[in-house]
Amino acid sequence: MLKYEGEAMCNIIPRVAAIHDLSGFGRCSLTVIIPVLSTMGIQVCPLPTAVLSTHTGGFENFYFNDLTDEMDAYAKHWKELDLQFDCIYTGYLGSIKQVDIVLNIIKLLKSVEKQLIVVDPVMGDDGELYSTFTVDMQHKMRELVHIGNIITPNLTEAAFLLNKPYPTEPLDLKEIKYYLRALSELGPDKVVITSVKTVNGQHCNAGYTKSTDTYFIVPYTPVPASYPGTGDIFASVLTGCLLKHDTLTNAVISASNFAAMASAETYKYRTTVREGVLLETVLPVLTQRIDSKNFEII
Ligand code: PXL
Repeated sequence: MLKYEGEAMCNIIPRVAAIHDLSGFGRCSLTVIIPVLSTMGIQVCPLPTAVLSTHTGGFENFYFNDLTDEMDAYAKHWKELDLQFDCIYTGYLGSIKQVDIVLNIIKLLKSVEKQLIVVDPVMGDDGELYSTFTVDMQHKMRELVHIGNIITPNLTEAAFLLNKPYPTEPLDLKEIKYYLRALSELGPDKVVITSVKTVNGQHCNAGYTKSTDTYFIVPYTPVPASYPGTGDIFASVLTGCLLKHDTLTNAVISASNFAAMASAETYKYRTTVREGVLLETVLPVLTQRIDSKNFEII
């Protein structure tokens, strides 16, 4: 095998192995993850878990090609090439069997020191599982969460992971802290829960670092439409910021601001919700820093 000098040392451009599905229409998963991270100056190497004609939210009769049996060979070639990944970032999986496959791939591709493992435990939203998953996924996903350095569930996925009913009522700070801490006890040092409603009427994303025992919330202004793919956009901006050595708080602020701005821009045009956000109109913002001091330690 021909090896290039310096190949295994470090990547000039941070490199991410992105283990998600490719949905052709609807702006979610790899079709938003790649442009977001590329615009932030990060190389994305996709490892597709499934190929779909559209995402599963609001479309019927979509084409779904499950790539469970292809993923090992795909990753094996990357290993043979001795590719070094600064980050492994996982999201929507095509089958429950893929949890074990992804766990093995993460072991196989474990290399650079301080490799960041981001687990977005994509399973559902608004208290419901996505149509391709069963309750078994809720339990199995905990094994992947266990090995993440950082996890980014929405509140629905947080409840699923903790085997709790989805909280339909707003949460107080004590409850938010309980969720964050309980999720960190499953393994990860850093936990970010998105789409949380608080008792004082705020919408926020909440974060926790176990090693420093610090909690915070980042409020955002929602729009009256829930666009698919915003969770992927949020987690991708967060990952990009962390790879650029931002603090968790700054990374959550940037990701919250960008996702909220993308939704607000899109809502102006009243486009069909299932088409996702008009990412193309807001993407250039990611070439600049987008943080502000908008957070509260809780
Ligand atoms: O954005 C999450 C997601 C990813 N992939 C597929 C989906 C969804 C949400 O509906 O259907 C295929």
